Amino acid sequence: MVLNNQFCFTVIDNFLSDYECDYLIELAKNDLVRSRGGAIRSETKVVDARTSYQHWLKKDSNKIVYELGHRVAREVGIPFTHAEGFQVLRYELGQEYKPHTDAMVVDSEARRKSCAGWGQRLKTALFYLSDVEEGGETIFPNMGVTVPAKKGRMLVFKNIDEDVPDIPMYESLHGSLPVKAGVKWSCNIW
Ligand code: PD2
Ligand code: ZN
Repeated sequence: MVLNNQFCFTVIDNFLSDYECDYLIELAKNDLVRSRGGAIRSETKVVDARTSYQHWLKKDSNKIVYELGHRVAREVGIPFTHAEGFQVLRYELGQEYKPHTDAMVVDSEARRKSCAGWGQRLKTALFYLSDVEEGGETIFPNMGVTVPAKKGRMLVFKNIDEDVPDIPMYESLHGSLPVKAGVKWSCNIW
């Protein structure tokens, strides 16, 4: 779906098989740590706005993850070499990620340096690894859009307009609503 000239937003159901979803959870579940907030590595800290637990998987950590990374890169249209690892996330009752942007406002020398090294997060691919009994939807408050979590579903959206690379797109503001019942597992790659 193209919502205006620049912002792109795509939902593909069953992009991941049940096996892939369960496998990613299995790889992550024993090594979870509290998620942190912050635009660049030197700024991250535990914050109330983000209460999930998570584990980073290296994008070439094994054959299944590596091949999946390539499949995602083809679909998203960004070379696999530009991607970070897979971030697997678990949200239990009440846990959430308040609205934020995945790309950063480049407004300091540290951020400019990080951008020159790691690059901006041009697009986000977000996967739901489980269904959720209630809650856990992804919201885009500036667009009035809500995407329910559904096992195997992939959501791809643009964070940056190439003409304005230092500022996240207005439409890309998004968050994960609190889980009201059950557990939510998701995963993303930038
Ligand atoms: O897990 C999610 O639904 C979610 C939503 C928004 C994750 C992130 N952002 C993220 O990790 O950036
Ligand atoms: Zn996000």
